[in-house]
Amino acid sequence: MLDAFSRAVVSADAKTATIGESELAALRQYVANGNKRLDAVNAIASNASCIVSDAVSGMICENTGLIQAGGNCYPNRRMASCLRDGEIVLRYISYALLAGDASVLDDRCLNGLKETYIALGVPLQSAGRAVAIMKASSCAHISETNTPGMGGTRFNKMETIQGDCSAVASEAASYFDRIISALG
Ligand SMILES: CCC1=C(C)/C(=C/C2=NC(=C\c3[nH]c(/C=C4\NC(=O)[C@H](C)[C@H]4CC)c(C)c3CCC(=O)O)/C(CCC(=O)O)=C2C)NC1=O
Repeated sequence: MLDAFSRAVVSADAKTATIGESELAALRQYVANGNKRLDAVNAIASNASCIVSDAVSGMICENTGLIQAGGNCYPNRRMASCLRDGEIVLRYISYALLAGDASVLDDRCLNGLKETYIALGVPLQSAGRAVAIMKASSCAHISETNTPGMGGTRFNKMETIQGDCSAVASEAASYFDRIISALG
């Protein structure tokens, strides 16, 4: 498992080079934006159960066969596994976002996941849809663009200092996309 710093060391070592100007500039950026990153991780972590349950119910609303006999979220045991997987995926995304590197997500969560899902008959397209909904709501929480209309009674706005979170939000989006393509 790597983070932004160890990644810079490993890549420089692979080239038998010293840490270059551009790597240092990128790390300086990582440090300078550290608080934004922590706020973004907090936005995901403190809304995790809401983000997951919303995504799984949205996925089911669009495809109600999932909770009927023969569907992969039927019976309750499978529904519980599905919700648990949503929590797992979101947790690894929060780790990757904290580290500024996707390797923890790749090595500990995505490695072999598609094969496991195929073996168990978990529908990959539905799983990808749930991840896509988690992406939308997580990025809204990070950017504070979530609305009471979408949040309903559980509406929760993060109270962070206003600023430009577009870079950290798009980095988070890239980790969700990574999962969707790993299941594709
Ligand atoms: C550390 C990382 C890690 C991951 C990622 C992980 C995933 C994972 N999900 C599983 C099952 C499962 N995953 C789902 C998920 C779903 N079904 C659907 O229809 C939806 C599309 C989707 C939810 C969004 C279901 C229903 C099962 C149980 C399948 C079964 O037992 O028939 C299993 C099989 C073992 C078990 O049931 O616990 C694994 C290993 N386990 C891990 O330890």
